[in-house]
Amino acid sequence: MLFAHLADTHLGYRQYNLDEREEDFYAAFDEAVDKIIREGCEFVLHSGDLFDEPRPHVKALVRVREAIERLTDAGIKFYCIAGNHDMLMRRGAVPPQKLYREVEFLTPVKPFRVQGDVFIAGLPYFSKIHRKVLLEKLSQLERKAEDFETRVLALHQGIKKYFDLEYEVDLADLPKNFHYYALGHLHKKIIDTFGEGVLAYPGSTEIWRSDEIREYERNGKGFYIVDTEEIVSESIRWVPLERVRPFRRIEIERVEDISAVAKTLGDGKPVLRIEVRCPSHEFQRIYNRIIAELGDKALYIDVKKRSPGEEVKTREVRRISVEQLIRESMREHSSREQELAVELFRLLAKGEVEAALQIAREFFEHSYEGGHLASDQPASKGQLSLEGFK
Ligand SMILES: [Mn+2]
Repeated sequence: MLFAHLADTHLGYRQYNLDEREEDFYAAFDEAVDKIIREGCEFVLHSGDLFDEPRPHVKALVRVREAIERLTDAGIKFYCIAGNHDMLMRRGAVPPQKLYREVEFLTPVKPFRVQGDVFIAGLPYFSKIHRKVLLEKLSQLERKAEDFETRVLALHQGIKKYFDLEYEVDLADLPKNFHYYALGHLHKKIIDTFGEGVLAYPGSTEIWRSDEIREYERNGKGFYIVDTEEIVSESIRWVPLERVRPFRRIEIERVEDISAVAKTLGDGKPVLRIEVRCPSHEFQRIYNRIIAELGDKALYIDVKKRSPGEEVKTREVRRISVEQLIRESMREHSSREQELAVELFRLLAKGEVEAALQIAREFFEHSYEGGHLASDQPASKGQLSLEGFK
């Protein structure tokens, strides 16, 4: 039996606030659906971040409905989990996947289905604070999976081995008896072996952030097709997507460089990220020529100025994230308290005040209830925030 594994489609995302970029994300998804139908897959497993936001706009909801209808007409089931972008971290929140009757939405309350002899399990994104709950759920799935011939597990998590800066779990936390670990969250193509099986991240289907450009130049964007009869790395098929908008990184030092670049641009209307390396007084002239010569040939041009003096300065700056700073300044505190602070920072930076309050409330309820420390509390307490997944 063939199935498709895709992830991080981020539908509804509107990069640079452009209609075209919103459409590009739908187009990549539609192309994937076309290919999934053509290849004769029996089901799709989407590993989270189907939508870019937990409250997607109606257009994104409709485009997904159309895709689901096409799959359903072809007799293809759609299984999915919620990624961190698909859900509000709030008591009683309902992820948008719940809107579609035909969608098999895997949740902590109903984390698996069986199709033929394939056990298809999945859990939504869990933040580091809820790691214990995730581990408990995973060990339940590990036991349940034993009864089935072929076992597939979908998760939307950063794993330390592949995601050094921001991860929630270690590889060793995963159950070892699955044949295919369908991961999402990391926007990068990765295929590895783990336990008895294969672990894979297909990455995002479009360029969601500019730091994905290098990875896109190397591997393109796409998804995997897996044959349940033979799950080994060599037989997992990578299906590239052709309709991905080209991105190009370009360096320009002189006005003459611009027409050389113009000649290399075809009809594809790429997004250009141009770094202009010139003395400050020449920048405006070069910038004007870039707009005049390349403006019609590109969808969007992002121009950055690098003057020789400034360059040295940026090289000296130590690159550190706010999250690292929070952790460093809280070295005296427990790792759980550090995680709370980081999580609060992330939510408040997005204006998610209610969700932040919720997390803070849960943290203190769990920490001090009955005079026990959090580690003495049963892990099931952490499920409070996952009530929406019924
Ligand atoms: Mn994502």
